Amino acid sequence: MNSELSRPILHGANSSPYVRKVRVALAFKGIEYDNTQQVPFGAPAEYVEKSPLSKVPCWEEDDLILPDSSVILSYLEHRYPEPPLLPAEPGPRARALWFEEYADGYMMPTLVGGVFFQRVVMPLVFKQETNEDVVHKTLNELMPKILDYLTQCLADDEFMVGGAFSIADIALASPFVNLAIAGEKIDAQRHPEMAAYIERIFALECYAPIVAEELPGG
Ligand SMILES: N[C@@H](CCC(=O)N[C@@H](CS)C(=O)NCC(=O)O)C(=O)O
Repeated sequence: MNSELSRPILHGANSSPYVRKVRVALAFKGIEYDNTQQVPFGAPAEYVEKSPLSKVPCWEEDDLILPDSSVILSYLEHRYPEPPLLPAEPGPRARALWFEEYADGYMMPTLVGGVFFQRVVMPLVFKQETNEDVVHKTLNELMPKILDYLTQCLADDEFMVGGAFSIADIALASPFVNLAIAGEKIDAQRHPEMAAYIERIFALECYAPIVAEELPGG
């Protein structure tokens, strides 16, 4: 990195599953950066100028401003290609991007919104009661279907796509940190492969410190 340029900044609270995606990718690639604990709700005007949807994360590297975790990961992959976070072959590469989309567009709103947001954000940030019906439906109806699907996709493999750690694993594991913060984890009796898979991803060098610092007592 050019020493005359300032260190990149990752804006966004660490508890966001989308911010976590970027943090794990940065750790995996060994990229140094500064981190602001920007919260999206009620963000100041200068943040909304950078991130017009007032969401986190947002990446700032000199005059380059990139809101959106998937856009940031795509940039990082091109800008810092080694070690890679996407398979080289077109098919597996597209599959990895599908899992990123499935995690971002469905799992995070469903699992994080239905459990972490209800149990942690609602009472602590918004001073409102948890909707236990939403939590119950998420844990007992929606999450098992997600885990059934992912179990089938994983089959007997170590990683979700192409035999190596990728953006797919980063994104798929991220919401399970929020579930753990909210006191929930995968039922290892019912979904043993997925329970083992998430544990395996959390134990990786790029993921383990991030998980440890976020979990109670970590
Ligand atoms: N597609 C975006 C989603 C980011 C997102 O929804 N972040 C949440 C925090 S976990 C947020 O900022 N929410 C504020 C809001 O929706 O107003 C990304 O991948 O970065």
